Amino acid sequence: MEYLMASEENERRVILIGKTGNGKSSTGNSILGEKKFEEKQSTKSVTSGCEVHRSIDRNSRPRYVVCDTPGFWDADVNLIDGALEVQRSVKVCEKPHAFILVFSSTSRMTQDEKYTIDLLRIMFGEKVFDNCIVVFTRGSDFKDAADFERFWKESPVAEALVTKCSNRVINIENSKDTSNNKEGLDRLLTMIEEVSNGGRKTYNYLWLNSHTEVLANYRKYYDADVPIHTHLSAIANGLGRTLKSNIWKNGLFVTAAIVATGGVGYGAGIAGAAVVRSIPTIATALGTVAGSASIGVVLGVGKGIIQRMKFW
Ligand SMILES: Nc1nc2c(ncn2[C@@H]2O[C@H](COP(=O)(O)OP(=O)(O)OP(=O)(O)O)[C@@H](O)[C@H]2O)c(=O)[nH]1
Ligand SMILES: [Mg+2]
Repeated sequence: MEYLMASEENERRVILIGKTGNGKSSTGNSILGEKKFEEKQSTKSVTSGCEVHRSIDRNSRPRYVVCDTPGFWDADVNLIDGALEVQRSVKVCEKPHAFILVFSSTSRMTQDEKYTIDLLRIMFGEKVFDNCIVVFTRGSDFKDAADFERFWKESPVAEALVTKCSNRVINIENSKDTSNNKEGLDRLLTMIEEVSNGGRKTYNYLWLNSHTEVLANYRKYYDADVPIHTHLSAIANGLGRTLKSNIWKNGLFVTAAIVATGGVGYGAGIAGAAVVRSIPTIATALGTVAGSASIGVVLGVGKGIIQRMKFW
């Protein structure tokens, strides 16, 4: 028993999250020190469900339990089903010490990736950011820390995410052919210690089941032709109605950005009236979000319909 408790104290549970092909499974293998997860170059998601592996005991290091998740933002996967599966990670790997948000240094962030903050919040609640680390794979080409910082600060999406994660960001190199791969891994393991306060601070969120329920209930409204932003707004609104205001108090991050930049041209647009009318929750969500942010007019682009809509 004593042994079990001691080994549990020395365990670090880590969840990998990110777009297909960004290097989640490879990062998981680097942490484990052996190739347990399948990794390969593919435009389709290689990892299709949550998968957990443990590292072998090494005296000098904690034991790692790593949960790999299927890729996000994959056009072939229903966003809601994908989110529910990624959310399941905290059920198969309870009380994680770190969520590692995996990006690649060599591929540009997609339009959809700007919703990462909102989707994380929708899946796991605001608390998730206390245990998040942003990791860029294929990170061997940066000259030094300043070069890497210049790189991620070039992307407003990355910068916002890093800020949200209290500036926890690193680059690693998973390729064994590269000489400096150990350095990046050491930085990552050190950061896992820091974010979890030496294993004492884990993600433990009491309202997770409400998030699952809201997501699952929303499934029937999902339509791949409707912009992601519309869906996220509707789900956020559903959470607002389900959870107390001190638990779910934020509007969507990207919505705030739309307001700040004057509304139009931020990428996604908002669903046209016909689509909105067919999904009552979406209509309410837009009403709430737009109303509270005092947007005058929102330009709607959905299913080929372009029109101006007034929400209050
Ligand atoms: N050179 C280099 N290649 C990498 C690195 N990380 C991942 N790769 C390669 O990128 C490809 C995709 O990596 P995976 O780890 O399978 O990506 P994933 O995020 O798990 O992808 P899905 O399971 O499809 O969501 C593989 O061919 C990896 O070998 C890295 O740091 N450097
Ligand atoms: Mg994978």
